[in-house]
Amino acid sequence: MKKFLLAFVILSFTLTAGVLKFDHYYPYEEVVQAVKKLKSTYPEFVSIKVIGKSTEGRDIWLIKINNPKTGDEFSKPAMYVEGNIHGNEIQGGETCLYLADYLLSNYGKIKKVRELVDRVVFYIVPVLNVDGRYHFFHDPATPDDFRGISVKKDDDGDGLVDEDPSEDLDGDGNIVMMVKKVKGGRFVFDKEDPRILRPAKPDEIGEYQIIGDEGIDNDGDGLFNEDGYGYYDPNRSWGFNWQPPYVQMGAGKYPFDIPETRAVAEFLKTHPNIMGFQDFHNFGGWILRGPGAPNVRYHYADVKVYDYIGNIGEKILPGYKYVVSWKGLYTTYGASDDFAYGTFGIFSFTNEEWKLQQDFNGDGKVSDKERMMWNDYILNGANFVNWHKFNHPQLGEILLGGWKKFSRRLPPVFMLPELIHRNAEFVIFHASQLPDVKIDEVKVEKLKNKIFRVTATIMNEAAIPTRSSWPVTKKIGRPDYAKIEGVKVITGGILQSPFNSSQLKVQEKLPWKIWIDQVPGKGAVRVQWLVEGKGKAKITFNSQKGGKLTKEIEIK
Ligand SMILES: [Ca+2]
Ligand SMILES: [Ca+2]
Ligand SMILES: [Ca+2]
Ligand SMILES: [Ca+2]
Ligand SMILES: [Zn+2]
Repeated sequence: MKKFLLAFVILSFTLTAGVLKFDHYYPYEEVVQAVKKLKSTYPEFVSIKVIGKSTEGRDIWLIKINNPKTGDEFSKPAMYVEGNIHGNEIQGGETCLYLADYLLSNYGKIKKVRELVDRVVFYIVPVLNVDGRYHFFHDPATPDDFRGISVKKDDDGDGLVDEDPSEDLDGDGNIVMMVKKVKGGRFVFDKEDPRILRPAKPDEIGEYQIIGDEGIDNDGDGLFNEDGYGYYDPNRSWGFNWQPPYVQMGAGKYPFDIPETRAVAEFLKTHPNIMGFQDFHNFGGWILRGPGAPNVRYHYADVKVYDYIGNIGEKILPGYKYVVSWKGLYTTYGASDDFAYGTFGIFSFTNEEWKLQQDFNGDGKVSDKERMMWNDYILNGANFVNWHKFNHPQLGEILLGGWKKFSRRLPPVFMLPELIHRNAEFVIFHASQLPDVKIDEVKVEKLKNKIFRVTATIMNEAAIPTRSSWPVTKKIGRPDYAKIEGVKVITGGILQSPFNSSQLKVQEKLPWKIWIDQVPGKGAVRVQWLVEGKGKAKITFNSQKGGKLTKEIEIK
């Protein structure tokens, strides 16, 4: 019994110990400190860098995790992970920091983690919309504010820019709702739970009118808070299947017209080793893959790989649904996952973290009453600002009340560890499926005198191919190659059948270096050369996304 207890203590220790504590949400400043702490704690594996400045001039940090003892970053496949592209969707930031800390602190403890970190490079941007996160923590807000990028914009077309933002009238840090008592208004407070404001039924006389979010009418046009924090949606700005604002709300003037997503696009372009991409959003419990719109169709062979990873994801993340974005959720043009796949052939997922757990009666919906039960029984009232009177300078007596900033889109802190752990494990599973290539077997056959036939089997033991089928068919990026050095090459090519060496697809030009479209997932490519000469030779496999390896052979 004692032994068992000890084992349990050690096990829980290995799963949680790291240098970062997730007992609260990190403001932007603390995210930066955490990034630096990971660097100072694990200097042999971590390098950090600023990949760009935000619209308001804040640093966008990236954490690179690579074990230099197993090769340089470009000799391995890489996984790119980013969080908090929407400024208010903050738990993606914690997920990214946790993932980094988890991989690093468990390198010496968990075999699976060690093998992965030795084989794969991780690039992690915990917070992409750094301005949004900064403001979400430091300024009064609703749960939905500071999602976008603060590009100055005249939302109501009156010639003035950002002239009427919301105001925190009672100074509690939250922007809630303003309602005013009006006979014949469209709303009533529910009799059973007077905190719930609901539309009046046909046989009821309404008593209240919703004015809108908390604030004053700054410009005196009769509208409240109609033009606040200028707004571009960073996840509508990526340069693949992009559409202008009259088709796609929130799109900017042209793809990448904001520095945040442009910095990532540059990074992806200059890191062709990236073959996995993960974006973290909230909320709803989704594992999304592209396409974001029905006018694009992913390659069927790639879809099989997506489905494999997504379906395992549903097991790692109970309650989350793996779906195609436009079918399962809604249509988006210019989203990150589409850009990464469509431009570079990178397998990309978008997780919508945090699924409401308030569906107490199991009817698939969360009613206002159930939301209040959650707030009362589990959170002791912490998420809701109870209705209270306020003397408004323009409206007279009104009521203020509603859900707080840190409420419905975010798990309460006590549930954060499970959310970030499971989402990190999904990334780890995805990363474990990045190409795992070996020069498996090299067969040397003597044909006559100094003429030999050399057959090298290049085997990929993971599910993700060295190049996805989309760029292969669209002729994007460079193919892989296998070359032989040290002997004179007469002819060479790719063997079409493992059983018949006469079925060779010959490469006429420069046959010492054979171009390969892809090494499929869980599959092999066999390269064959006819060579003249004896002695030592070297076979190299080189793939931008599948790794680089060599094997010495003896021809005799
Ligand atoms: Ca305006
Ligand atoms: Ca307030
Ligand atoms: Ca106004
Ligand atoms: Ca205002
Ligand atoms: Zn989002």
